[in-house]
This record gives sequence, C-alpha cells and structure tokens, in this order.
Amino acid sequence: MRGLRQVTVIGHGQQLAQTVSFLAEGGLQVRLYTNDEAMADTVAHANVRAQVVDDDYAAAPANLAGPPYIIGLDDEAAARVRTWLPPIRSVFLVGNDRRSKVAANLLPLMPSAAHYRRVMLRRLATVRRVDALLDLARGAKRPLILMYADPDPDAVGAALGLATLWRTVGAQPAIRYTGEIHRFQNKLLLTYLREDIDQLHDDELAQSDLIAVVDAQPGFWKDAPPPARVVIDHHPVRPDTQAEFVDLRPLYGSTSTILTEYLVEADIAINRRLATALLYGLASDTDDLQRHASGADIKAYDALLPRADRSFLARLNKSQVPMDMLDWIAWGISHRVVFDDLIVIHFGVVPTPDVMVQSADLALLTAGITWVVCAGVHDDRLTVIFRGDGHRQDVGKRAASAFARIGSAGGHKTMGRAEIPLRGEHVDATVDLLIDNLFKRMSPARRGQFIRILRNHLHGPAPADPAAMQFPPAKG
Ligand SMILES: [Mn+2]
Repeated sequence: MRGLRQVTVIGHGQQLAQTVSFLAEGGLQVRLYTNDEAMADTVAHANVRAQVVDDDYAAAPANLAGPPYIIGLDDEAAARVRTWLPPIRSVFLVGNDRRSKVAANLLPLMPSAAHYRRVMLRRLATVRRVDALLDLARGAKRPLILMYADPDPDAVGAALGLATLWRTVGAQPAIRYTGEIHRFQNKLLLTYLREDIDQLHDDELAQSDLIAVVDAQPGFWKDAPPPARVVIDHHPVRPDTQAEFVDLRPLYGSTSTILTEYLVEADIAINRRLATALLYGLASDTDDLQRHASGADIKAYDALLPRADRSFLARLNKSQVPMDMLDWIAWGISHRVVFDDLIVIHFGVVPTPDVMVQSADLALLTAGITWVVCAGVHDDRLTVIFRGDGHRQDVGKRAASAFARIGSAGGHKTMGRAEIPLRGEHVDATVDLLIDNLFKRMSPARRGQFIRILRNHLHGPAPADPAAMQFPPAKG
C-alpha cells in the first residue's frame, strides 16, 4: 500500500486549524470542508483546498473527497456528520478524549493527554538524574566505575554507558572490575570494545574521589564494600545500599537498560560499540527478552538494535565453546546413558564445569529427550547440571529435591544446578552419589547396572587430544 497522500477535514475552530496546518506542512494534500469562511482564509497553504459548506453540516457536500476523514466539531455535530460519511473505520475526531468518540464510532486522532504526560514526566525525571550524575563528575578528579567480580556483559555495557555519559563533561573515568574474566565471550567483547577496561589496580580505590558501582551494590563485596557515591543496579534492593546517587530498578531486566534510558532521554550519542555493548548486556541478562524483561527493556532493545553491530553479536553468540571443549562434548555424547526421556552423562574429572553446561544444552536438542543431567568433578566438588524443556517437569525442583540436603542445589523450570562438596572421595564414589540421589526409588538391580555402565565409561578412553584434530599437524 502506498503512503498516505491526502486527508479530508471537516469542521472549524482553532484546534482544527492547527491540525490542518500541521498536516499540510507535512506534505499532505488537505481537502477542507468548513462553514467558517474566515477559517478557509487563515489556513491558506498550497496543499490546502478549502470549500465553504452548509451552516450545520447536515448533508454531505456534493463533491466529498475520499478518506481518511478528520472531524473538528462538537460531539453532536460530529455525530451528524458521521451519518453521511461512509461506514468505514478511518473517521477521526480532532483531540484525544476517548470516551465520547467511541460511542459515535469515531477514533481519537491523537494519543491521550495522560500518555503524553507520562512520557514527558518520565523524560523530565530521567534527565534530572543525568544532570545529577554529570554534576558529580564535574567535581571529580579521579572517577572510577567499578564492576563486581567477574563482570558479565551487562556490567560492561552499563559501565561503558556511564563512562560515555561522564565523558561528555570532560571526565576520564577508569573502568575496573575486582575479579577475573573467565568466559571466552566476555574476553571477546572486551577486545572488540577497545576500551581500557581492566582489573582494579591496588591503589586505585584509595585514590579515587568518585566511585560508581554498576550492576551490583557495594554490599556485594562482603569483606570491604567500596565507598561508592553512585550506585546503579537492577538486582534486588539491599537494605544497606546508600549513596549520594542511587538508582535501583529491580523490575528492569538489565542495568544496561537504565543507562540506555539516560543516554537516549538526554540526547547523548550512542556509538556503534557502545550500542553493541549495551544490547549484548541487555540481551544476555534477559535471555533475549525471554526472562525478566519489562516494557523499559523492550524499549531500550528497540532503541539499541538499529545502532548495534549485529554481525559481531552474531559471532559472539556462536563463539560459545573453546576448541578443547569440543572433544569433551564429543566424549560426553558418545558416553550418554538414555533412560526414557532423560540423558545422563557423568564426565568424571573435568577441566571446567562448563563442559557439563555446554553438553547438557546440546543434548537437550535431541528429539524424544525432555531433560538432561550432566555431572562432573572439579575442585573436589561434584557439579550436576540439569536442563529441561520446562514442559513436563521442573528441573530446578528436581535438582533441589535430589541434592539440596548434601550440597547447594536449585534453579528454575528449565535450568538447575547442584554442587556437592567432596572430601577427597574417589571419582568412582561420585557415580553412586549421583545415581542414589537422582533416583531414590530405583530398584537395586537397575541401580547396580546404571552405576556399572557409568563407571565403565570413566575407566574407558578419555577425550581426544585437540591437537590430533589439527590439520596440518601442529609442530611440536
Ligand atoms: Mn545485570
């Protein structure tokens, strides 16, 4: 369908005259039928063709133009006009009051005043917050933006968002984290961003005169909470969180959403790299808007998507496993035990619990399988990863009922995790531990058989050496 080129306007009055000018300025051809000769003159514009009609709009003009129709009259006169217009939906009444129009089969032309007010008030409040943040930065010599522990993409996006905001007033904030980055994708993101985002150096905390904590709250650091003057976060509100500037929004899916609002409402440019970081933060915290996403998150997503580097994000999403994990996954798949609609894999001692996470996600793709349990030993701890389709069972509850008594265990419908501390037990013993707690009512004969199969797997060949898969062979 081609774009709209002309509208037909019927009525008179100040508000209608403004609407006619507004439409004509936008390039639309306006046919105006009015009983007010003066008005026909006041809206003189190349795009407006005015025609003076009957005093009371009682009958259709002989040469009535086509829809859409916009009526600017009181309710009674509007209802009269409605009777001689065709029975179509494209008949609007100037203004935004819904009630009277619906009855007369007329649509309000404009969004409600309440809607405008909400949008406006939200913007005023947000930009006030931005000004408060900028004020703090203007007075600071060494601003520091702090992320907790191993920062996830949301923390990185939020930190870079705040840094961008502060740079508009000439501040040069340091962006730091207090842990170590483990996930391959997070390392890839930092390389892509080309920002000085680094582990906190020894003296930086003491030297900073403006500390901001993003995507966390100072109480997260149990030993020595940083003396933050700014806290921006979406985690549940901690009663001990206090600072000069606090913006906590537990209903938001990500902290990147809060920063996106600041930047958008205050008209601060979001470049491609920043948009990419914010979008990745928002998408990874909300599982692509599937989890804990609010209207604000959807709005932020909408604002960021066209600005972000989507080919980089696609690569990031695909780059989930390092090369050597491929051989672990291959080993797991060829050592699965299928039990009705369940796949069980025990990996023995693993280099990282990620082996179980990645294998479980993959195994759940199998037709006929509705849940997966992957176990492995790392750091004198048995880690059991649960994945389910969430349709026929709640694997978080299963994890808890199986293991909460002897370790930490829980999760939600589709994902569960249990970690059971070991006391130097042999890996063989963890097979019994797994089966006995997972299947409390299994017959002794079946139980024995199950355990034998899994133990045989552990005593068989180990995963292949990734170097052996390399072509041409790596020179050693
Ligand atoms: Mn977050």
